[in-house]
Amino acid sequence: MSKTIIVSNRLPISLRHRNGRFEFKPSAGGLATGLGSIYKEGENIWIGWPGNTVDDPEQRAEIILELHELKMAPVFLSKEDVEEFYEGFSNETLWPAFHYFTQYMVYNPEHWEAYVRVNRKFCEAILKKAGPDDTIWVHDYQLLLLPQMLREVLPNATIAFFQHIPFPSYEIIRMIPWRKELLAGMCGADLLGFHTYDDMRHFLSAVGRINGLSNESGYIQAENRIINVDSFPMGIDYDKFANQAKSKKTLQFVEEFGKQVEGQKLLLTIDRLDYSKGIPQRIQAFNQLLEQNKDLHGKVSMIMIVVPSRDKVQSYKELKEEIDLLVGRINSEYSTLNWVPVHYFYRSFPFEELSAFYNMSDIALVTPLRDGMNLVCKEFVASKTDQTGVLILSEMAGASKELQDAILVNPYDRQGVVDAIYNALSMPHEEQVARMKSMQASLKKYDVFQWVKVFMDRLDHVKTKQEELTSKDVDAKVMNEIQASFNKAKKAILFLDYDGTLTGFHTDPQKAVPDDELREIVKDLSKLAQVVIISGRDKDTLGRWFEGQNIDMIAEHGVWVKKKEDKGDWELYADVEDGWKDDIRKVMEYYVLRTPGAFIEEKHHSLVWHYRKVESGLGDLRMRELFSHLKYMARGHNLQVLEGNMVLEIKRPDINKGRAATAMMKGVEYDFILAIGDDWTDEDTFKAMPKNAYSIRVGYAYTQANFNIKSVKQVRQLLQKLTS
Ligand code: GDG
Repeated sequence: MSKTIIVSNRLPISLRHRNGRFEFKPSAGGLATGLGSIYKEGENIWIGWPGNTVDDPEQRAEIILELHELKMAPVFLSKEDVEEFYEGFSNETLWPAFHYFTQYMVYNPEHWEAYVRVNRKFCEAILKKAGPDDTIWVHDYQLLLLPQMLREVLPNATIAFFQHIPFPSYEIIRMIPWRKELLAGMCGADLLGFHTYDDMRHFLSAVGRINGLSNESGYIQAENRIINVDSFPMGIDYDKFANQAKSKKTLQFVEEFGKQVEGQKLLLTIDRLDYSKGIPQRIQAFNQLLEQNKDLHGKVSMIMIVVPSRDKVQSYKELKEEIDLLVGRINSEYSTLNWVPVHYFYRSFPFEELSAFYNMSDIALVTPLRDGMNLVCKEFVASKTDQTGVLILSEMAGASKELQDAILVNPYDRQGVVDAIYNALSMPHEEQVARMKSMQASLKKYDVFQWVKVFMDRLDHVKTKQEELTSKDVDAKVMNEIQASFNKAKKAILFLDYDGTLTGFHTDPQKAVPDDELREIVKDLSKLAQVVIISGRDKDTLGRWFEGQNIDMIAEHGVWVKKKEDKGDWELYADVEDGWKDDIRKVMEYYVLRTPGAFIEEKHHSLVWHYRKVESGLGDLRMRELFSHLKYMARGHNLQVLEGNMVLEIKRPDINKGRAATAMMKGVEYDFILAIGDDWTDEDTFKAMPKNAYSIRVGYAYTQANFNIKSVKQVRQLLQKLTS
């Protein structure tokens, strides 16, 4: 039976050293709750670091046993690993980069080496537990290399990845010296999830530009499989927060705490200590509110919980000092004997007390400068059981995409935040209820259990899609079958596309000349069968490249044909009416002038706009513009506009490779037919093939062909096999 393995840097427990013994404290975080529904079932397991260094082998053995009972397995990290991998590369390079704090980024090759080393450690720990068909769900930025490391050993495993923090724009990613390796590491997964659409779009753009992997609607075409990238906004355990807020224990705390701040409106802020959370900026906004509104003195207080985190990292130490200073300043300036503006706690609270803070506060001020999602704002909304209260939320938090009924603010706009607090303080009761109700309905529906379900369903869907493609793969068995059929045949014909099929792409199309190996393959094949090179290329290039070979050629998608018996003469297969070209060329030229690197290729029956050499992104944009421009003109001239591999082609619809291939076979009885091609122009060939033909598409795109083959290399292997 296959099982599911959850992997995250930290296990959902904390390991504490007390009185010479280790103790486990379960973590009550949202992720632990959401994934609890998975890892506690059957043979499933959670693998991660228990959060403390343990060097003694006996103690390690004891911990392994105890964690086994809890359905967890530890990855032990050395002190050096923690310093270089966790505090170093993860928290001093990736964390600031991914939150757009490039000024804090550390570029240390030793940290990078530790990152690779620890990802490998995780990989080895997983391999001890994982079977070839298991599902492995990797979490977050500390383990970006892990999916690919696992894929190399377990090619058929189901591997998913979820990123909890933002994924920044390509402009930031490209600053990281190891960006290519990081992205390739992530692409070992079958499904990659992010909190928001922007995160996924940034990832797709980076992987396209840096690793050359293009995508269509979130499906990346990797060498031998498709990878899906999608957005899955994470929810919370809604009922847990809603029920806790009504519980006796929490209500007791509400009463007790309430006495200390009687008669005051309460603003609540809760964060881990982190520069991404905008804590100093928030205190400054509160200070400005008090400066501008003397009438609020004594009537509003801020409860500020800062949970200690990463306090060994220098930038966090400095942040802590800055917060201490700002709180000290505001309190010393405004406090009276019976009013303290900021109640500041640098520690964490038990769940019941946290719930009391949510319940009793009038306003939650959640103003991170950047946040992947932010669960605090969702927990506040779920805890407002009487549906009063106002959420002020930063536009820079992933949650702002969902919680449109919050007061949304730009955390860098101090006066904007001040005004938002002022408006929240005076918001009419009915408006508070209306906003709260709508946010609660949405959070209840998309809770953390729903998040897990949607993610897992999507993973199933991707695997099914992949299987549909791989079941058509030309593997060793299919190769043997094709070879056997070819060997038996008395009259065989092979339609072979050129670019992307017999040879790879080149930035300069004229440089994709056939190499010696290819010439040899074609020569050997032509002794055994009728070989037809069927290409979109112009007849002169094709004729020159295959001069002297005993083969047939179809050029320009079927406009020209040259039969081997016709020694040197090209024959027009389709009469060409090209009165339309002047109008279209003018438009294309206009787009060439606006797009450095673009050029026009003229063929007898078509005009092609090439953008392979254009700055990536710009090429796509211009191609889309040109496409919509040409679409209307094409109708008037009865032409067809087609998108190809970095080209846009406009041509007569009745001229295509399929028609030419059919004409070529007319009147002859073939007992072996093979057609191989790599793009949409070859789909016409595949469609035109009789039922008994072998048709093969290079790459793993959806196709009319009956098989897919991985790459040019495999195509050549297959053809060599036919001649052996
Ligand atoms: C990362 C991403 C993304 C806080 N104080 C106490 C306490 N907490 C709990 C809250 C909440 C959690 O900590 C904080 O979660 P956030 O989502 O706000 O922030 P990160 O820790 O930075 O989390 C973030 C998240 O991953 C999930 O994908 O949303 O963007 O940065 O659950 O309740 N819990 C208790 N006492 C406290 O004093 N018990």
